[in-house]
Amino acid sequence: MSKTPDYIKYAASVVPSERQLKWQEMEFYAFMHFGMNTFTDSEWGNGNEDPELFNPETLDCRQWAKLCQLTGMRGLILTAKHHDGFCLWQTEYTDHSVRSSKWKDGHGDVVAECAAACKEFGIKFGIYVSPWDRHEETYGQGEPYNEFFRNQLRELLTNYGDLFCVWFDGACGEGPNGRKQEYDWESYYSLIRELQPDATIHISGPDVRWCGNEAGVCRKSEWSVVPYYYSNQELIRAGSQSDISKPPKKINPTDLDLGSRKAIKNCNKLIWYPAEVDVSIRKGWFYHPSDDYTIKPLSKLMSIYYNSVGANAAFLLNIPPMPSGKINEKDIETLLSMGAQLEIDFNENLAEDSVMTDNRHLDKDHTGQHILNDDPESYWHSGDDPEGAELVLDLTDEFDIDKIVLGEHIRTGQQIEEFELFVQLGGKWKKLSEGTVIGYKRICRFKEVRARYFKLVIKKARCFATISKFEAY
Ligand code: FUL
Repeated sequence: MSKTPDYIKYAASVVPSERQLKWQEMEFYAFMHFGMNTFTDSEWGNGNEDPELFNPETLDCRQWAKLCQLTGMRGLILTAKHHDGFCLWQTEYTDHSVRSSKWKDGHGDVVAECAAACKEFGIKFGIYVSPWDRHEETYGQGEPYNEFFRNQLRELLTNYGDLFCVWFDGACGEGPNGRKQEYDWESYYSLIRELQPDATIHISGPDVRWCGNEAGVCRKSEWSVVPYYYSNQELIRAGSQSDISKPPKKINPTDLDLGSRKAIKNCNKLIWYPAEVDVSIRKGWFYHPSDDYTIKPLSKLMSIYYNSVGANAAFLLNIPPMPSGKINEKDIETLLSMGAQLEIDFNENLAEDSVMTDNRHLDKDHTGQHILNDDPESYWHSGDDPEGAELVLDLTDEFDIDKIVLGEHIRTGQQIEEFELFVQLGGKWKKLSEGTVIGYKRICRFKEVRARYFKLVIKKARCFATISKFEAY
C-alpha cells in the first residue's frame, strides 16, 4: 500500500456543513425570473422604470409551485430584486417596489404569495436578491448601501418563513466608469446565518459554487472539494456577466479541473464548495414573447439533468412567468413531459431488495449490504485500503437495466477519484462505465442490458472509499 501524501489526507478531511448536506438533497429546483423586466421586455433594466408598469393582473404563484412539484423539482428561487432594483415585496427601505405599482393598488407582495404557494405544494422556497442595484442612490457609497442592502435582506429573511437558499448574483454591468460598491459580504453572510441558519448562500457566497456558465454545461469531473480561491468574490465577479449585449461567458479552459490531485496539490486551503448548474428553459432569463420558440426540447433538458444531477451538481432551471403572472402553456407542456420522463426513468429501484457483497469493509457495520437501505447514514466503508475494493450487486434475478445510480457517503468527505462499473454477461464481466467523481450522486447510463450482477470497482481513492447509494433502474 503506497503512502498517502499529506495534501491528499487534508483534501479527504474536508467535509460539508449540515446546511450543505441538506441542500444536496434538493437536486433539481426552479428559478423564477419575474419583475420589472417582465413588463419592459428586457433582460437588464436600468433602474429608471416607472413602478406603475408592474401589473401582473392574474398573478398565480400556485400555478408556478404546482408546476415545479409536478416536474419533480424540490424548490423554487424567486428574483425578489433584480439589477434594476425594483422590489417584489413590501419593503420599507425604498419606494421602488410593488407598493408604488398599480397592482393590487400597491398592496400586493409577490414574495409572500410565492412563499405561501411553495408551502402549499410542499416545495422549498429561496430568494435571489441582486447586490448590484441600478436604482438605489446609495449604491456605490460604501456603508450606506451596505446598510440598505442588509435592511432589505433582514425583511426577506424574517417575513417569509424558512428559506432554503439566498442566491447572490456576481453580475455587475457598471463598467470601469460606473459606480463601484464595496460590498460588505461578511456582514451579509452573518445576517443570513443569524436569521436563516439552514439557508445555503449561492454563487457570491460560501456554500454553493456557480458552475461557471449559463449554458447548462457541467465539467466532466465536478469536484466538491476545491481550492478556497474559487470562493473569492472578485474572481466570481470577474467570471460573471458584465455586459448584457455580449453572450454569457463560457468556462475558462484553465478552470476545467478544479479538484483533481493536480489541481489541489499546491493549495494550502481547501473548501467544500459543490456546483450548481443554472440555465433558462428559454433564451432569456426573463419572459419575452419573441422567445416563445426558443424553449429547450425535452431531450435537451433531460441531458442537462443527467449531466448535472447525475454528475455531482445541482440543476437550477429557470422558468420565466409572463406579464400576466402565469407561466406560458408551451413551457408547461415541456415541463410536464419532463416530470413524466423522470417518473419513468426512476420508476422503481430494482436494487432495493438485493444482495450486496464486497471484497473488503471497515467493520461489520459497514459492509456492502449496508448500502441497500433507505438510510443515507448507513453505508459501505472500504477501510484504509480502498484501491481495488469491489462491490457486487446481485439483483437475485435478471432485469433490464440501463442506469446505475451511485453516491458516496459525503458526510465523511469526497474520497473516490476513479471507478469502473461492470455487468456480468454470459459469465464474464463487461465494462459499462468509468469515471472520476462520484460524490453525492453519479448516474451511470448505458445501453440497456438484461442482467443479474453488477460490479463497482474503486480504482483510486483518497484515504478510504464509501458508498451509500447503489440503485438500479
Ligand atoms: C446573471 C444575471 O445578470 C442574469 O440577468 C440572471 O439573473 C442570471 C441568473 O444571472 O448574472
